[in-house]
Amino acid sequence: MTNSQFEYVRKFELPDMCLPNCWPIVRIDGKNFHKFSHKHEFEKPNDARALKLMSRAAQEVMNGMVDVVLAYGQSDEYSFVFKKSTTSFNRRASKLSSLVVSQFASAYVFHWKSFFPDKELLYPPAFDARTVLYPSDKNLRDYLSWRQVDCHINNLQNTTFWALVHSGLTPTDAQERLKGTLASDKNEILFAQFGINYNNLEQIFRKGTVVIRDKKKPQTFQPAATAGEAKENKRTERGKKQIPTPLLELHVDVIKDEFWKIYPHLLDP
Ligand code: DGT
Ligand code: MG
Ligand code: MG
Ligand code: MG
Ligand code: MG
Repeated sequence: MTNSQFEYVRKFELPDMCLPNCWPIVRIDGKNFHKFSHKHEFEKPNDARALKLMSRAAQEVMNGMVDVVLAYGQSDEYSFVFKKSTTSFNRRASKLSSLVVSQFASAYVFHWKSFFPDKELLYPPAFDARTVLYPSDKNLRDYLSWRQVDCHINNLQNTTFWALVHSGLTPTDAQERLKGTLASDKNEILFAQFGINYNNLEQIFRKGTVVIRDKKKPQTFQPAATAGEAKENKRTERGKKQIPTPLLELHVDVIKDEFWKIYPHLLDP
């Protein structure tokens, strides 16, 4: 069939292919979650249910997009690291970010009830997304370190702020008390005034969540009993069907070398 007179409009679409040899990272972030967390009465400073729902949605994204090698989340954000050599969706940045964010948002709503069984979802949340390219392994690691440091700084600030408020200070006074304080000062306030050792707080709050594929545990399962599935499985090797690598959810330091030494496959090109 010949092109229609309208076909030319396709030329208005600009190519947005991610540069080769770069790590594509898609970061999504909740739109106005200041309001969303308030309206849904999230616990302060951290609501474990909300964080776990975010991770559940992230895993839904990873199940659907096999080239995501790692995801890191904290607060209302999640970053998805694609394999450096991915050819998914011809590396089109807008395709990657729009597919990640739409899958994430629908999964967040879909799984809401499992994490907040007693709380009605009051309105449909939205998330923004962007694709950023990192040309070196160092840049990629520095990016993840940046997000994890952000998690730590915000958590220390928020934990101290809410401890002061819960002890009777007004939010304005608590803000004033924390003005110009260093991390060491906040640690001291928490310990001296509230007997809280910051380092003993839950890892999920201090480190965020990293989701990876557990390459150490490749899994297979026996063919299912139904006739159709048995026939299908006959075509796979030795009658066993490969299932996707299981996802591992961790709350660990991704800044130091140790993590990258345990899971070197994450940096495979
Ligand atoms: P944005 O991203 O520019 O549309 O605006 P926000 O309001 O989403 O700002 P952002 O992303 O910088 O900050 C995240 C907000 O979400 C922040 O106000 C705190 C809130 N939030 C995230 N996780 C929790 C939580 O576990 N508990 C509570 N109480 N609030 C949370
Ligand atoms: Mg946000
Ligand atoms: Mg913001
Ligand atoms: Mg945020
Ligand atoms: Mg289509």
